[in-house]
Amino acid sequence: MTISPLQKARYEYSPKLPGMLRSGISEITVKTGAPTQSVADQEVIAKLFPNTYGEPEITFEAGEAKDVTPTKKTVGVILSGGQAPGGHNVISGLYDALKALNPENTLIGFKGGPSGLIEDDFVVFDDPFINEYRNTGGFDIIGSGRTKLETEEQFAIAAEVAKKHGIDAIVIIGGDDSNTNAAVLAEYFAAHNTGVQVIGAPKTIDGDLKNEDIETSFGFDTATKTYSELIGNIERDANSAKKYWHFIKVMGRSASHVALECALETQPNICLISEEVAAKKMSLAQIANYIADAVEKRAANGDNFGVAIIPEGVVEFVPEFSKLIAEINELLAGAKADEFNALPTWADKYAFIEKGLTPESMDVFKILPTGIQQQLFLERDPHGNVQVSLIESEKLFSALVADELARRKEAGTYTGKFSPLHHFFGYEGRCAFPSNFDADYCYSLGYNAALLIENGFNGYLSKISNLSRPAEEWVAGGMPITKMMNIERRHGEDKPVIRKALVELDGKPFKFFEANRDNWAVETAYTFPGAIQYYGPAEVCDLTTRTLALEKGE
Ligand code: FBP
Repeated sequence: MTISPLQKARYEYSPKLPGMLRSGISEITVKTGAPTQSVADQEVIAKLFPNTYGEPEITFEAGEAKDVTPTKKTVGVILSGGQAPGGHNVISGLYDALKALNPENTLIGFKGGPSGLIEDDFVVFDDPFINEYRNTGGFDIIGSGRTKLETEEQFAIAAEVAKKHGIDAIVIIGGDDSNTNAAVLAEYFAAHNTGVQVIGAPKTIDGDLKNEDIETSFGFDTATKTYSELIGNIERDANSAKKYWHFIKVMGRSASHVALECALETQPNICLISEEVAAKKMSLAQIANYIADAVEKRAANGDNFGVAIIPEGVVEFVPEFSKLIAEINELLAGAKADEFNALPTWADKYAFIEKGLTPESMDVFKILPTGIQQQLFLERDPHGNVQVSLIESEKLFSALVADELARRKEAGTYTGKFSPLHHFFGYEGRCAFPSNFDADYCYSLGYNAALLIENGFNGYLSKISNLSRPAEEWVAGGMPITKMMNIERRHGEDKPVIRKALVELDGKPFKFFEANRDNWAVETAYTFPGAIQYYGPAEVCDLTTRTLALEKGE
């Protein structure tokens, strides 16, 4: 395999551990905190998790060295969901700690996500294998997948596979859903006396697995730095050529943390925040007007260019649009989809749609560009629903803004030029070489997971906190996953789930953005973060996100 000079150099990088994990591994001891309660719905959740609920938070600290070698263990690891930079380091940290505890410990990786466990498809790691993936991006070490581990039948198979290999613990690296399922699996294993422990690690570039215990999910730092570099480059191009408005959609299926962080890093003219759109019940026309106002004001200064960041999930937060989507899902439910698909022309289909939608939804549908209208009827998910993430919202908003500007031109209030260009940044950031922050954080999460296993914990999330400070001051420990749960309605049923963290409109990152955005909209106040730096002074290389710094008041 040919490797790049950077990859070679990154193999040699030693990730920084929290100070308390730097002493010999046999000296690390557990400090037990108070018993925990779930964030809401305590009684119901306690009943659902009788064996794993209410356990205490724990932290690690340096203590007396123990001179007995811990008993030999076999641990399985799974990567679950979308790729996020740093996954390889969670695995290498886990591997190194297991080997440091007992060189005969074995780490096996289940391939292709949670389905690898059910299908008993795995690899056994050794030094040469792990060494090829240290400090690299991607999940290709074992692959990932979106199969959910949630049924009793799957759990029973998982228990059998674990028994077959003599597995003592399984580490699940995933987002809010995967860690919710990790907690349910942990409870199942405990209830059935399997002796198998389950430990989670908080992953997702979306940044929405975050709460009073988990300061950030891994991958958010690197992904947002990668997008911000590209957005900064585009801003500089825009300010050089002075002829295009760039509409840039960034990933983030539900929450707008990625968009907000990129805005804080690059100070674009516009950044939509889905949570604000929902709170203000904004219509498509209001959003288009808001952007058109900035275009018009900048044009009055002779600046016929700009940059607008659009979060991936925004359309779902526009009330009239989500109503339209719900009606379309209804319109095409069951056999009606075949009837619709058999219609020969778009005009026939349009007539079918017009007949089926309420007049209000039809009014919304009518203002959409034809391309977007057709996208709403193309791709369906396995449940038969419109896949909102496939809607090119960057094109939708630029088209609506163009229409609005045409109206203003006719009215004689706007005389500028508007040439939009479109971009979507998502996959570009999910497998980047992890920043030093993510490399260190992930390695620590994995190392810490091994210590949680060694100390017999089950249903815990590997927790590293105090992350806005240098790694030396980070705090390592674990939190019962049930502590982060509440009951939510999902697919018509009440379910215990980890609450997804949306952007808080009274939180410091949004408040900072809000206080500055009117100025950024009209002035050209761009900032250029540049590429992620892996070597050099700590104030350049170890910087975390603006979101985390603002949240921590730094
Ligand atoms: P996770 O929630 O699994 O971490 O994935 C997040 C994400 O990157 C979203 O930002 C994006 O909408 C989605 O994955 C894309 O998924 P896919 O890789 O299946 O296209």
